[in-house]
Amino acid sequence: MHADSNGYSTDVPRVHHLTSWEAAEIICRDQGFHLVRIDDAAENATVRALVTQLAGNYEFYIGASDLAVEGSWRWSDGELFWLGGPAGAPAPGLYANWIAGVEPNNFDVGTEDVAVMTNAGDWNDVNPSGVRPYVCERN
Ligand SMILES: [Ca+2]
Ligand SMILES: [Ca+2]
Repeated sequence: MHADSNGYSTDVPRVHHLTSWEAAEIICRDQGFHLVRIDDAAENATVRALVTQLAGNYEFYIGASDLAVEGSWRWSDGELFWLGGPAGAPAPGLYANWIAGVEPNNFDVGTEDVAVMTNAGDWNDVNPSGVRPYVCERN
């Protein structure tokens, strides 16, 4: 897997390849990466621009999930960064960019347990079985 100077996967097949959230995370981990963790607004913009440049204006998986405990959003490295639904709050000092006041709404009969970055750059929780592009980040 190729990475740019910021450590993000830049292989065109990675950002074009469509798979489920968990399969994407396994693919990243097998190569010493993980699904991308977004730590601030600058990184959010950088990763959004990278995908738009390489693949187009698609939504894509990032490394956030509440698969373990509903409403406890963790990065794929295990760190808790958000508690609650749309009216929840970030963990102290940590970044989140959910669609304001709307997400994460755990819609779709409560199956929305992983996050995508939308084509506008904000985040939505979605069903993890959907096939989408993804970005890995080097460990
Ligand atoms: Ca959920
Ligand atoms: Ca949602």
